[in-house]
Amino acid sequence: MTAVPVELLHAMLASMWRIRAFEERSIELFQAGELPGFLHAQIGQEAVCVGTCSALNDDDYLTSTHRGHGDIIAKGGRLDRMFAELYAKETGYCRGKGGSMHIFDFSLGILGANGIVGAGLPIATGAALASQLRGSQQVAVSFFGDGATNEGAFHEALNMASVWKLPAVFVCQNNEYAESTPRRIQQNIQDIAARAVGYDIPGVVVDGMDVLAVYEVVSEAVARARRGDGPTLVEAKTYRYLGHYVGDPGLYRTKEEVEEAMTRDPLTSFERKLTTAGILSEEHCRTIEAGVRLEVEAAVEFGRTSPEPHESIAFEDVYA
Ligand SMILES: Cc1ncc(C[n+]2csc(CCOP(=O)(O)OP(=O)(O)O)c2C)c(N)n1
Ligand SMILES: [Mg+2]
Repeated sequence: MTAVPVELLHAMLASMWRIRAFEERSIELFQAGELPGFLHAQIGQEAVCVGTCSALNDDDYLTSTHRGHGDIIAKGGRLDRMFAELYAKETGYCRGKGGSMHIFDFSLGILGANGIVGAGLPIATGAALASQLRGSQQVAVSFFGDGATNEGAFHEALNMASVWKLPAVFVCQNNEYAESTPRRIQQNIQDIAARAVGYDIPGVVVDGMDVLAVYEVVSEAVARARRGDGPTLVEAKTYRYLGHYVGDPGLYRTKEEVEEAMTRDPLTSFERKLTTAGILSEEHCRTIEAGVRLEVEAAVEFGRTSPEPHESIAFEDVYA
């Protein structure tokens, strides 16, 4: 921890709280009937989003998933435009036409959340190829779930990135479930990182509840990618506290299992580390949390009060 600048540690904590607060607030609004569509919350997985994105430059690329709010926030996504998108308003990232699963911000290298499981991996591979051809030193990171690693797109992307030594980092958010299917009945392997062997690239397991551990592992993978030594598969072992989607009754797992995971909460444990090391006081942590909650509230208000998109834009941005 001593090697990480204090300002970055503060920023990491704030970013993790920003994600938690964004998700908590969006769930409340969804349940109150204010937000249309679907929500897949990332609560519990904040350390993977923030540890990874803290190792990236602003112009590095990122692809995300259906469970992507935290990924986008960690890469610098604007909360006001995100809430506006959830409200399906004109000021949203997709002018209200994409919703939760299609948020992107090219100015931040965010090439898109994606409702198609596994679809972000080949996009990141393509971005990494473009970076290699331009010699621009940009790295492309792809987030995806454990279930996505059973998709052909995962294997094709890793193979191509490996053969061409592309500057890509593949970060699996292994939360042990694909919808209601536990990993033990969808995969025979202990560690998803083992799949890297098939492509002769490094495969690293990391504690996805520990933001500093994720930061360290991804920083190394990013450095390797920038040196021209090719991709890495990172498996971050994490857990989603809530259902697959907001409203999921969650009958496929026990209350005890969820409670056990919550004892390893990534925010609580990071705060404990920071306060024990004398880097932040408990009071300072609460100030950070309170500040972030105000920021989220302002973003909600922006979304709520923004205008509806005009019907004339319905056929814009459509391929025919
Ligand atoms: C190609 C494709 N197949 C199936 C689905 C339906 N689906 C949506 S999320 C999901 C589970 C994905 O699990 P995982 O990759 O572990 O991500 P998590 O939801 O756990 O974050 C499935 C099967 C889909 N959206 N796209
Ligand atoms: Mg999963």
